[in-house]
Amino acid sequence: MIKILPSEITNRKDYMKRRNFIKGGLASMAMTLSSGALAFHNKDNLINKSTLDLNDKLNSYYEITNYNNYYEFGMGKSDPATNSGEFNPRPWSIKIEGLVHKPGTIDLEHILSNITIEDRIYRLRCVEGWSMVIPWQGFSLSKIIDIVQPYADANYIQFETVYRPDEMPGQKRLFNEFRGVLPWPYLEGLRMDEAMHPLTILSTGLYGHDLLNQNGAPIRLVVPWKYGFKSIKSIVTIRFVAKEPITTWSKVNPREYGFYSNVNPNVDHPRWSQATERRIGEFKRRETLMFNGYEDEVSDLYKNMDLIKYY
Ligand SMILES: Nc1nc2c(c(=O)[nH]1)N[C@H]1C(S)=C(S)[C@@H](COP(=O)(O)O)O[C@H]1N2
Ligand SMILES: [Mo]
Repeated sequence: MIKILPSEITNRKDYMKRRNFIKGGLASMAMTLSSGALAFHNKDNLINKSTLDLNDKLNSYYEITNYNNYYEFGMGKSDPATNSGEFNPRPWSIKIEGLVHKPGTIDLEHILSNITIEDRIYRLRCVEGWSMVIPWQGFSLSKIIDIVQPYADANYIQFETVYRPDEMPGQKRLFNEFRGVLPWPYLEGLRMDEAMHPLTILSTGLYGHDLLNQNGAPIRLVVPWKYGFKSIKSIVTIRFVAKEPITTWSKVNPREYGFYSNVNPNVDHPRWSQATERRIGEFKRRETLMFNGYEDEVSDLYKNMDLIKYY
């Protein structure tokens, strides 16, 4: 069992207090946010202050939990909410594998009682052309990486979703669109500097509630400047590797889905434009922002890269 260092240990009581406040204050939060004071419950969180815009109104809890992509529960937008009732996300643990000094298993309960949970309001832009604004709770992935101490040659991280065909009906089904079964388990990956970036979080909740199954309970990745499919749900393995790892969508269709998949209005998907998006709840399309609006924070990660080649 991996121990979390004393430096990671924080005051659970403070978090619970804050959590209750968030729970109690949902209505006022939505109101305050829509009137423009985006960072009010988040004064200690400069990231949100600087990266959200006055036009970014939170999507409702209903929208965020009923319009989903989670193919393990089916391909329709309402399938994850409808078909995920059999999935039991507790107890949960995450395997840490590969090029690290401290491989092993981390219990989710252990993480939750030892790491400070923060609020992060992020835009989520799906590669299909829709988007939302979601108030996540979670913590920087870098905290886990620091604890498990990767070797110097761990240049990438691969993430794996749980494989439970008995609880996830989509894992049994044939998908004609892909001429066969989508290769399970769902895999994703990040370069180490992307994984260490402070905007990259592991999320355990949203709107002050534990994640529902359809959103990737009990713990999922959120990488706000990349297309939504990079934000892999219900993670059971975090694997440190030397070379760019296999990811589900680039394996299924490498021409359409690259490893990087940074939100980029100037690089179209082969079958549709990425210049605009539809914010769920709105009718008129809006312009898609470079790196989903997080350009100031993340463009340095890609400064010497051809973003057309590395899409
Ligand atoms: N394991 C897994 N993770 C996944 C997906 C999936 O099908 N399986 N869909 C991805 C896609 S395409 C998007 S847009 C986001 C959607 O997250 P949300 O449903 O919480 O909004 O989850 C991503 N993570
Ligand atoms: Mo997506």
